[in-house]
Amino acid sequence: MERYEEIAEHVQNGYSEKARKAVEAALSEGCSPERILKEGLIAGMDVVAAKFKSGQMFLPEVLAVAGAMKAGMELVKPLLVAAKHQSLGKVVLGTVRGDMHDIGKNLVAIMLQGAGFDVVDLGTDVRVEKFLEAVEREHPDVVGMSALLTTTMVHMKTVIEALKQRELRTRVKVIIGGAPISRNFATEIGADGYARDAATAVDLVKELMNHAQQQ
Ligand code: B1M
Repeated sequence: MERYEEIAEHVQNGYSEKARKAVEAALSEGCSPERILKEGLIAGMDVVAAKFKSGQMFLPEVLAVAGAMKAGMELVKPLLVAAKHQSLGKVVLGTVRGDMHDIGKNLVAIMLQGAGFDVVDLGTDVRVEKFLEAVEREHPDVVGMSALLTTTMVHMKTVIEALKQRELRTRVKVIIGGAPISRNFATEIGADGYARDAATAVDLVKELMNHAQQQ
């Protein structure tokens, strides 16, 4: 079996230790961290997402899967996050209130850091006040919000409204993402952009920052 498939299979089975060892082996054999992430870790998670949706997998198993995914991500993260001397800008990131999903948000953070941005990760279940405090404290160029639940995506609008009320909205660009999010939703709530995946999020942040500099 190819290494990437092996990693994907350990993620699907929720075997953290085996996933970690397979990633270590892949790296020592010279496999690229990008392919390990995409064809191993994310490929495994994609299968799980489909099984969870169709009722073939249940919450405790998915929790174990998340653990295996994280164990693998910890090893590839430092390799994807190249040490850049000059920062391209600062992004405050968080998963919105009531939402504990952080795998996608963490990937966005890794990709942004890899591209040369400073990332302030506020974690999961981030309340409006915490986003506002971070904007006042960190002076980011961009605020990024992630939501995976249809019940929590509504909090994105609350954050945008609160930024307006606190007169902070014009200071930052706001981008959003996550499985239930769409471009239409972003427009509807007044975000500056939507990204369907982590790589697109990097392009979007670059585009928004270029646009802001030209103004
Ligand atoms: Co949850 N869960 N979950 N879950 N879970 C979903 C989201 C769900 C779609 C599963 C399903 O099909 N039914 C469903 C939501 C249904 C809905 O709202 N319509 C669901 C549910 C219902 C729940 C619970 C309510 C279950 C329960 O308790 N009964 C519960 C909620 C807990 C809570 O948050 N309060 C719950 C819990 C969990 C676990 C804890 C077990 C675990 C999360 C572990 C963790 O994150 N640490 C989990 C998981 C793993 C999933 C699925 C299977 C996979 C999510 C994932 O990590 N995908 C998910 C099924 C699915 O998404 N189809 C599901 C891999 C990841 C790389 O992709 O997160 O989409 P994703 O991120 C992508 C893009 O979306 C984008 O880029 C990322 C990388 O390319 N992106 C951004 C994400 N954020 C972005 C931000 C950006 C830009 C792009 O800019 C800022």
